Amino acid sequence: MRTWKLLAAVLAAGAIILLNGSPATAHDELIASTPESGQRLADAPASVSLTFSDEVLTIGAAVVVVDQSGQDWVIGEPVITEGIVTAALDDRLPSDGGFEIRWRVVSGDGHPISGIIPFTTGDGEPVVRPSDAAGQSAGADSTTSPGAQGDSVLRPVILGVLGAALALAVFSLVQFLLRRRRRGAADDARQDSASAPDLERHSP
Ligand SMILES: [Cu+2]
Repeated sequence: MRTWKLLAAVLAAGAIILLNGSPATAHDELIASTPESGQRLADAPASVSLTFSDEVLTIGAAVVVVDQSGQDWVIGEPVITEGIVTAALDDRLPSDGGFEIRWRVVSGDGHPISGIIPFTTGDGEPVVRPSDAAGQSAGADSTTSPGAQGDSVLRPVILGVLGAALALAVFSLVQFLLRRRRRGAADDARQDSASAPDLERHSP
């Protein structure tokens, strides 16, 4: 009966791997954009593009380019070529305006990542959001960190919880198997003591 020991060892190894994490599962990051965050362009651009550190998934990508009124100037679906996501813009995009590129893509490791890149054209005023007007930092959506990845902060917490749950599962499994083993031994003993008088009774 060594199966449960092997199983427990495998689960414990899994828990250790989870707790330590693995650098191979890091998200992709936004490493460049056109226009850049805060850039003032002389003319209205025909498209915007985002460059990621690695290939992002072709599903789940969303890019909008909004003005102060919230109107989206992107036309069609974003085009993803390996790590570069490009969105075409309506040619009526104002040449004097403030805009925000709001993007979300699914990283190669399956995690969604998102950010906001503000830019202006001509003499346009930057987009002001209610949170900025109230003098509050936008937090994870901060315009100064387009690559902000809120869930990277939570990652160690999530892994810790998973590791604890796995450790508890291993402990419960071991307890269950030990109990079953003990009960099995007790059954054997009961069977022995039950059959002994039987033999005596039938013997002359
Ligand atoms: Cu990730």
